[in-house]
Amino acid sequence: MKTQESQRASGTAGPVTGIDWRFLTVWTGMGTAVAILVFSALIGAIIPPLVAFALLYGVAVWLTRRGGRSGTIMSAVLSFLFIGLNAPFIVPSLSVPASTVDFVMTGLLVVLALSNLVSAIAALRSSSTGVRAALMGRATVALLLLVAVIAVIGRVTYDSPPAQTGDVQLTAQDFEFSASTIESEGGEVSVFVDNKDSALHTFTVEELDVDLQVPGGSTARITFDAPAGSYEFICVPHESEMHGTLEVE
Ligand SMILES: [Cu+2]
Repeated sequence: MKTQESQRASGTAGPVTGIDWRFLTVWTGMGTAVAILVFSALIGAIIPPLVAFALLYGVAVWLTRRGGRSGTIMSAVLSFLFIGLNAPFIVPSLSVPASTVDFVMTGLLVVLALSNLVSAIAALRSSSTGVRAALMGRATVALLLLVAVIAVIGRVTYDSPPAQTGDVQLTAQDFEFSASTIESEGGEVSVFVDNKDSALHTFTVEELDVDLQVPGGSTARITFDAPAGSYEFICVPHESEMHGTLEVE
């Protein structure tokens, strides 16, 4: 059994490319771990479950390189959980390409984790030749480049609007809003948000169907109708730290 597996580890490489599923599992697993750590550094916040994933990916890579099935099984399970647990954050981040850090890092992580999942499952089944693994490797690189291209287009086409007279002004910095209570006259309310963080923030008032996306390092502005009353505003991805009250007179 052991010999068979060592043979499988080294003997299934394609004749031309030298890429097999195990090789892809190792590289995409390492890529995911590194991307998680870079992401944490860029947004300046340590999110313990994410760091735990990075460490576990490190273990999976080490086990995969040693041979045997435990590393590839662990990789498949990790990537499945990683994508599943992060699904609520993936869609909002990918919908705002102008928020460069969130978009690029989420895009890279999704591509790498999906590729890792496919490669690990294929390595476990080990029925395929190196040709398919090489194709998957190329597809992974192409998707990573696509993420970068969309991010550049999203960034250069986004115009940060200036604040206008009469705007209620808010700053988002270090995952906090600059005010916990903001006030406005009734009728038309205009809110201007300056996002000093590199992470995507939103100004959202669910009761009024207001959902303003403010890309990292950018500003955004929204005008909406609000009858007199008191409303809660939140940043959707960071609701527990970022929330406040909008008082409309
Ligand atoms: Cu936020």
